[in-house]
Amino acid sequence: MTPIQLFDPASSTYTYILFDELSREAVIIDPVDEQVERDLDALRKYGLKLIWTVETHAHADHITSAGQLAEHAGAKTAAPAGCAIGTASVQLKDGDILRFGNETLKAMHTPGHTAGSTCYLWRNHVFTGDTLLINGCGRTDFQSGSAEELYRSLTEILFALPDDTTVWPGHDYRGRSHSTIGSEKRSNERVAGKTLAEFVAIMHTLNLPLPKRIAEAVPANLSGGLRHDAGGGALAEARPASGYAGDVAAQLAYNWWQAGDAVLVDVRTDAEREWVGFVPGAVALAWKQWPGMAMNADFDQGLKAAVPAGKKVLLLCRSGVRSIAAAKRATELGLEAYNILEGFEGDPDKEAHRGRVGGWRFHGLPWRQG
Ligand SMILES: N[C@@H](CCC(=O)N[C@@H](CS)C(=O)NCC(=O)O)C(=O)O
Ligand SMILES: [Fe+2]
Repeated sequence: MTPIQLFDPASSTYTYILFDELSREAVIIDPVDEQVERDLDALRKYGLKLIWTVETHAHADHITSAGQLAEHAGAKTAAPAGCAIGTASVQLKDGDILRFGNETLKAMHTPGHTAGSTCYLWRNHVFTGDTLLINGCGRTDFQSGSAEELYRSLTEILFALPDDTTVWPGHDYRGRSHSTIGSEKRSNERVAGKTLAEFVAIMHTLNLPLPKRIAEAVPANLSGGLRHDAGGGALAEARPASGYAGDVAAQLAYNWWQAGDAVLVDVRTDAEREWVGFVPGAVALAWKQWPGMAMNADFDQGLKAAVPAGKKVLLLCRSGVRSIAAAKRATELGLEAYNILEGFEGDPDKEAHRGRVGGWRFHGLPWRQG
């Protein structure tokens, strides 16, 4: 079996899906936000359950879809411990193992392109991110990069793998898909046969332009790629909606909830709450409509049990999309149901908090508990 390799032409990024044939549990490495529908389609097509999203580093040229995949596919998120991706639920250190079905993925810390950059070994395949590219390597001139460290990571860690190990890079800018450790050891123009001093001299004279999206991508990737771009923050009253009682802004929802007029139901998944942050006091009832899932009887029963007669129900998700579906279902069940606009990201002061990990979350409540 070989990995599923997917390509994002805008950033020349490769994303990989690996899975266990029997259990269909899967891992995705370096998913790209613009490609989230493509990736969900691939999971559906192969009948896979996404267990992990994994990053090789905090990317400078594109935004990850890890946070979205936690939301839409129920995946847990993992990232290298040295990359400051504070929202990842698992912080991977050198030698750590992620399991999916009977398969394992092993983290190999390979600093150089960035200080936290990590490659992943699965069977005799290595996913090298931007540490080793085909006939190239990641640049070392930004994001805590170091040419000296990259030389050591390449020559002492990656080139110590068996020659027939397949190399799957994080990018290729010339249409090549994969290589082998043996071939890179023999003929990679930047590092093969070069001394440390020669390699450092090459890296220091590359003079590459900065990635076009670096200013936007790095901060977004430090919080799993979740961005704040829905609308409706300033509504003072509920706005009538079709199929449920209405849409409310976060502030009004919070007032109703605190006054005891409404029950607040958080429809995000457990993995996602862990990833993005909890809302203390909310009833947790996941709205699960993932690839291959039928209607969610647990949701119906939980909702009936949680909402006393005469009270409104407020549905909260991450961005205000699933909460609409959940509000419609709650209405079918006879409840007066409202969707919270912008969901967990409904920050009335969001311009001030944009890009700040652990900044404001649901009206001054602690953003992460437990
Ligand atoms: N031109 C690309 C950036 C390309 C780039 O700098 N890629 C990084 C990886 S994030 C790199 O290490 N490139 C190594 C190289 O091109 O040799 C963009 O604007 O996004
Ligand atoms: Fe990179």
